[in-house]
Amino acid sequence: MAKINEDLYYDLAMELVRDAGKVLRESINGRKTITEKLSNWDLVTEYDQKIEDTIIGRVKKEYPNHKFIAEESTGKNLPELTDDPTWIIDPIDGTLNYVHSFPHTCVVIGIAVKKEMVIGIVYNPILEQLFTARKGQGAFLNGTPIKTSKIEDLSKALVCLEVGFMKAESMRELTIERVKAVLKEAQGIRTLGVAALTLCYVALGIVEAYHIEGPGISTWDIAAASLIITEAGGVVLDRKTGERINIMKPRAIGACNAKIATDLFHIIREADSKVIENNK
Ligand code: LIP
Repeated sequence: MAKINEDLYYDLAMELVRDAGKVLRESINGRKTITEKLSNWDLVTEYDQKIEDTIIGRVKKEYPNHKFIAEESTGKNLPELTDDPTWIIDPIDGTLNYVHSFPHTCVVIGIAVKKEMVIGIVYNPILEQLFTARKGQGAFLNGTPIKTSKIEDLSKALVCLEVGFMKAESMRELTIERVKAVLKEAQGIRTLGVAALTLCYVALGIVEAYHIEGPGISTWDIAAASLIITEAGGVVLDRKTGERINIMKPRAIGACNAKIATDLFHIIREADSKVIENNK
């Protein structure tokens, strides 16, 4: 059967993600030049830049008209998402983990066509976990189909969120209140410092939900893995509206099902109202 465009994009993305994974794997335990972005908890290394430049360079050579939304080159203001094929790239997600050789770190490539995610790839080359999804074709870990957890009761759920955002003054109170509220209702919480991979853990069924929103979090952290979750049978909501996620508004609740997503949505909303009320 002749390959359609998206097959070709997928093949190229897989090749690029594997090459990038090799760079990440070979550099994780070595010397790196570390630069602070927002603060000392938001870092970039020369390898983030090198991987991103290589991916973009190779795609541009093959598809000069394709667009990019990528962590190290997009800047603070997200471009408009158009109908053109758009490569959404995080060259190293979990850079702080990578700097510490903490093995939860990954390369992320997502592709949107006509404003819809059609391809999502998240690769952790340290633990050899390659998460893949194509729209309508299911989600996979190293080629084996994956499904989200069937748990519907939040008291039996393991929920991830990012306590690291307490480092940002603007997020401190909100994060503390959210952590308190979620911990009260869930069976346990975990915090891994790597958005795309944690969303994939929801897809894999080893975590029931993940809330992600904070300084520096953007489209490249959530777009590819959102497709992986939905293809694995889960849901991804906009944390603010409770509607299906808009990848250009990166504030997400990824969950194994609608019940857990909605419960978490209400808990976080209530925690936020408490903080707003206290600050009046
Ligand atoms: C990271 C996110 C993580 C968050 C970090 C950081 P980066 O992305 O994946 O969830 O806690 O502060 O934003 O910057 O390593 O690509």
